[in-house]
Amino acid sequence: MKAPPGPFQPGFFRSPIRGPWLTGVLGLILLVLTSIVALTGFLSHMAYSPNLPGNAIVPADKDFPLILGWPASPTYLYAVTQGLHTNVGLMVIPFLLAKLWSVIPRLFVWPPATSPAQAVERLSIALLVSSSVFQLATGVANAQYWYPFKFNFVVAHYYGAIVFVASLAIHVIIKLPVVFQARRDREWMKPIREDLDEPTISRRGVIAFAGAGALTLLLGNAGQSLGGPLRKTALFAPRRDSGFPVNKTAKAAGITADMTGPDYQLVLRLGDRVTAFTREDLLALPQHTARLPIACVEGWTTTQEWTGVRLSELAKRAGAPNAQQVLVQSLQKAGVLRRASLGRDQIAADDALLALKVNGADLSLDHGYPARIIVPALPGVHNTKWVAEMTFQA
Ligand SMILES: Nc1nc2c(c(=O)[nH]1)N[C@H]1C(S)=C(S)[C@@H](COP(=O)(O)O)O[C@H]1N2
Ligand SMILES: [Mo]
Repeated sequence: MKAPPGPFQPGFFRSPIRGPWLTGVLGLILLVLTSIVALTGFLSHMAYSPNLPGNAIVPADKDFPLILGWPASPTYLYAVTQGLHTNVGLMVIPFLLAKLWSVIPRLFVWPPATSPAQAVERLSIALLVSSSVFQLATGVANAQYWYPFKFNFVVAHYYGAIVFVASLAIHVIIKLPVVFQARRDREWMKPIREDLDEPTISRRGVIAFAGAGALTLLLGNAGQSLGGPLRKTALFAPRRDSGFPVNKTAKAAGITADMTGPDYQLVLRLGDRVTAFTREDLLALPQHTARLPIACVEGWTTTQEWTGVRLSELAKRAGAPNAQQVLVQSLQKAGVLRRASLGRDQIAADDALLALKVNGADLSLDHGYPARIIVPALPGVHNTKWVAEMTFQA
């Protein structure tokens, strides 16, 4: 069978710097970066506590065997893991592009496969490349609040991660001998110093170029993860202009003035037992103040000073001093974020609050007035706003 014309012809790709050395170095860099991204991604999945009622976004997750509890300390736990996930994820992009460039001739080998083993290997690489591109594209789109796709982001990103990790594992196992061969070569750093005939860029140049790209993306985003005045430096972050971002406004959530007016009551439930509090009643309970971050899954963090009633105090008032879990429901009627469950550690934490105030003033309607959840180390998504009902399990 004759090779088709164009890129299938030998000599079509001419850069002399392509080869196992450049591909191998880029591969090692990517292995380190993507390991951090994958690990923190699965930690984020755990932080959602999908085993608790109302929390699972990925279907049938109750049965997932690896779900451990998520702790309520240290305070910045989720801000750190998710900050790493989003920022290191961005840094992967230029290195992945450089690596794909370095192996593009392989895409056009002719014949496409000479043995069943090679066909399987090429299939695993097709899965690896497509899942990497899919994860990065959907991750960036989500962090930009841009939803051109019709599927649910969390579900797609989760299954994409499983395909990615599985195909990466196969790829690493197949390529390990190549890496060790290069290492065994005493002069494995030599190619970086070598001069080649007429290259337009050196191997060192390619790596530096990708590194500069990664650094640019990092500097354009990291400020929103660190929060405070640094948020302004995050040029690529959609929420950079707000000192205290709002993801979903009261208007978008369908919260109206009459729902939060004088008729508002917080209802606590424990089995058949019902206890109700007006906002005045809540303000009359012991108040606690704590500086806590909201760490959003999209990678931004904001730290504020919250004041309100401890969740442990509410558990006691509901009749469940040792509550194992609580289902928190919002005044919001529609959408997955209208409710979320918290576990025992979240209820018991000293700083875990049903906040009534922030920075000394009443909550604004957009930040969850009359009352919202704020719990240390928890993903922002579970800090339910406009809380209407809390159903405890003793
Ligand atoms: N009822 C309700 N609570 C909610 C949300 C929501 O859409 N509805 N968004 C959550 C998400 S994703 C985040 S990051 C935080 C943001 O809180 P903020 O808007 O006060 O900054 O609220 C959480 N609480
Ligand atoms: Mo969020």
